[in-house]
Amino acid sequence: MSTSLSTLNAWVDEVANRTQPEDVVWCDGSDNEYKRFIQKMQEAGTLSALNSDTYPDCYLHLSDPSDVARVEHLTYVCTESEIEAGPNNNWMSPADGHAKIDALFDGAMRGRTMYVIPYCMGPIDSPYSRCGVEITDSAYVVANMKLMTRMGSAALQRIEREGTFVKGLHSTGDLDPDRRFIMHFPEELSIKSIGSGYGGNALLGKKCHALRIASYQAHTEGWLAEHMLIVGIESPEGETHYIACALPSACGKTNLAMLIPPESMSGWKIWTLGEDIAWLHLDDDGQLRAVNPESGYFGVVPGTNEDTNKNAFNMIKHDTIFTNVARTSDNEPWWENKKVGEPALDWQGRPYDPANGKAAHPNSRFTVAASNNPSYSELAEAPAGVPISAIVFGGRRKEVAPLVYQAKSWNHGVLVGAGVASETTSANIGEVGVVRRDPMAMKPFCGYNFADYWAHWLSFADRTETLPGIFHINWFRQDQDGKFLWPGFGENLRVLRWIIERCEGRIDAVETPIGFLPEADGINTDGLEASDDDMRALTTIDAAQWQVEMDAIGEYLESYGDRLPAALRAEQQRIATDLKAGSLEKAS
Ligand code: GTP
Ligand code: SPV
Ligand code: MN
Repeated sequence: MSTSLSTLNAWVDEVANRTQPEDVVWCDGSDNEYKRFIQKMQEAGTLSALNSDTYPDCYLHLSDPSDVARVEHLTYVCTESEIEAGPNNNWMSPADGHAKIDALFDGAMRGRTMYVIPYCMGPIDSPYSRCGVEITDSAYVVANMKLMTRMGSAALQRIEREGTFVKGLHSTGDLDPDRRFIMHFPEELSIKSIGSGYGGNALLGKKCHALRIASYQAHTEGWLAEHMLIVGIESPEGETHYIACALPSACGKTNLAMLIPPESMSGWKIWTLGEDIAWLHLDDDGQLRAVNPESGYFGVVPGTNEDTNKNAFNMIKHDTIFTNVARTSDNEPWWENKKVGEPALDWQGRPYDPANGKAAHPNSRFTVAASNNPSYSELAEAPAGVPISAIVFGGRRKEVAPLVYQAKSWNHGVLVGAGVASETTSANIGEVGVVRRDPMAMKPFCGYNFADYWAHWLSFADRTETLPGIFHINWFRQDQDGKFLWPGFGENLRVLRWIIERCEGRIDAVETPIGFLPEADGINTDGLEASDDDMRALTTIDAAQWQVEMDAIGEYLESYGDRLPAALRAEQQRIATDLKAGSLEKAS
């Protein structure tokens, strides 16, 4: 196979000339092709079959031990002007970026096969969807792209029709962290990634295209590419609201997107549209709509069990690729908090020894097609996407941030998003558990200057009268002994219900300077263990702590200098002043 599109042929030739592969294979995205790749990797020893009775068509890939997560310190946005990339990104000029990384690509595929993967992000017939072509020398990448994207012939046809596509070049290189870079050239719609075979570094349709390049395009074209899940919540009366929710990496998007209603809320149903990325557009009526550009999940494995998320637990029992989990003696996958089985071999293939640390890597992942999800919504295929009732931001905060609050206006909501802070997780190489600013959960993923991004968010208020409400959540408050105050998982539906009731104007709230908080009986706690004291801690704010927080947000925003939108500064100053004035609560 090749293509009628001369620009694509020319690029494939150019890459082959530079990287010198043994052969070039164009991928058609068929099920048979996937099976061939699985077979090939097993023969090469890069994939092994798991227990075929209990985990049919499930496989395990163990990565290089130095290649287990995203690498934000090696990720660059290469725009002509440095200020366009902003203080939120590492920057290199396009000329320097190409020179540096091209040198690493020289001859990088010698003795290897080069695969050409046409893919479509979003429903194949949606006007909102965007296509790309990834060139890679990794069979693991091809198999994962098959599960995660609409890949193959149909995508190629769309690319040939449209004539434009994002060029993504990837090689695992020699996996040396000193020769690893993830570079983005948004002005050229291209990506070059070398030296890692892992997830977001290597599956270029995901973070590199659908977030970094897409956010840059969305800025110029008037839409938003966000690190958000999309979930439909159907009430017992049969009414469904769709919510888009941004949480930083490994902070609960997948679990929230496929939540199982608690016993106390039987009759409610949850429909998953997306669990990592949302593309948001205003339609002709001024309604914000969301599509999920992906068609599969690359989700965190540890913590998944029958109690926390039975849907996820069952979803990954068949047709799943596991990366960096442990194995039991009967060759089932195993991870911390699975609650069944015992590890025999750890994620590096060594006999399990607690002295070596965890059995599964904390950032071990599953890859599955979205259609495996028992709560998968058919509307994930709808070309027009779904209407969004509420936008929710959140983070992982032991303290300060309450369980839930609502912004008072769109501009205030943008400040709430811009002020998100969260403890770092093992989704990135680096220290874990350190609170950092992660605006809109996009710190690692925004392809341009955050100041311009916030201005873009603010501009939506000028374009429509009917914007969704904006909220903030935190499932991770802890008591002094480190115990979570809130049960989380399925019980989070109680909070989503409050959010929906607020959107519908059906429930009162307590007005504070930081926004509207639930009244004492606002969140239904029937049957929960959470004590009255816990609930009070979760649903009230500490004025002194919030003064410090708001000052920290102000200081962070000011680090963006002159480009910081005045409206955002005004929101921050208004709240800081109100907090200092001391009038913490008034009923509303
Ligand atoms: P990325 O794929 O990295 O973008 O992450 P994600 O936001 O989809 O995170 P995910 O849902 O996979 O959750 C990551 C971790 O948070 C897992 O270990 C979960 O068990 C844990 N987690 C998710 N939801 C909750 C919750 O409501 N409460 C608590 N305590 N932990 C949760
Ligand atoms: C994240 O880190 O936010 C992920 C996993 O969703 S990865 O695809 O590796 O970026
Ligand atoms: Mn993510």
